[in-house]
Amino acid sequence: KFKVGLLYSIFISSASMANNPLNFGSDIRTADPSGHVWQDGKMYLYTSHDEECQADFWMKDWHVFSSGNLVDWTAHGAVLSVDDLTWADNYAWAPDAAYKNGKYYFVFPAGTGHKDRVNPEKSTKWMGIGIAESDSPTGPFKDMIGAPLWQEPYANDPSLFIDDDGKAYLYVHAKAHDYHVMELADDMRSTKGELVKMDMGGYEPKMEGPWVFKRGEYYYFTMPENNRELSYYMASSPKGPWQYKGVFMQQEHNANNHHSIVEFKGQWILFYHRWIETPASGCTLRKRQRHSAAEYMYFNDDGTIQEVKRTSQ
Ligand code: FUB
Repeated sequence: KFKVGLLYSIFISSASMANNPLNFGSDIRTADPSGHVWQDGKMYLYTSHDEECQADFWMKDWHVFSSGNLVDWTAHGAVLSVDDLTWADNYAWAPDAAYKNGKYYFVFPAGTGHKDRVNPEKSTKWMGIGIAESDSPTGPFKDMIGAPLWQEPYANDPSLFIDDDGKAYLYVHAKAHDYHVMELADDMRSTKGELVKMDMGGYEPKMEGPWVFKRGEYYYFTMPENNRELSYYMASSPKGPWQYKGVFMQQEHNANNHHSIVEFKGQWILFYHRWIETPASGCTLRKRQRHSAAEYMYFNDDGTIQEVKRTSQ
């Protein structure tokens, strides 16, 4: 048994380091990778999509990629686009996915309007959180409600966590940029109770992309905090109260990072995105785009996370 485990980890170690940022065999640029291992044991990565020269994070669709070894990836194309929505036409930002009751669920932020950076009072930008459903992990996903599941002047970066007892928790970065949680009803189309601002143990983290996972007896709430270092909190319940534990990945390129954490064949993996120069294009708006990357993650005996360094190959 030990040998098999060791072989697996050697296989994964040499394999997933082969291309970082990840080579999806497709030339689209991806950001905000959300990794999940479903019933078939494969890794599925749900991402947003940076188009060449896109203006101010105007993003239009979400993609999914799958792999059995983290080296060879299959690009399954777009799983959903803002063109499929009745209530949004822009801001196809960081998505997440879940499996429950035999169905796959895709949660996403989307919106409309424009942000006026010079005169904020003239901004018309608005974002909400939607939820879509499919019988397949690779979609296509269909908007189940035809309206946002949650609507705020600003609601972004959903993380959908299904606990061992089947309860679904949706974490969002909303309302004055604080982190909130709500429980979803069993039909995954409505909420149970209110959106609750979480007790972060005296800290007031305000940034973006939360990611929640469970390892052993502990729940982990992770996010790009303050200057977008990846930081984490631990708790013994999915709603907290959370206890701050520190930074596990430093900032890079003075720009946003968005991550997910998932166990694959006994090895914990951190997915995140890096910024790269857009090659030889005449972009006047944005010359950089993002691309998904991955690193191994290790834990100490007390459950705390060891620092993760970026690798490039
Ligand atoms: O990709 C658009 C936005 O940038 C995401 O929603 C944030 O988390 C940041 O990565």
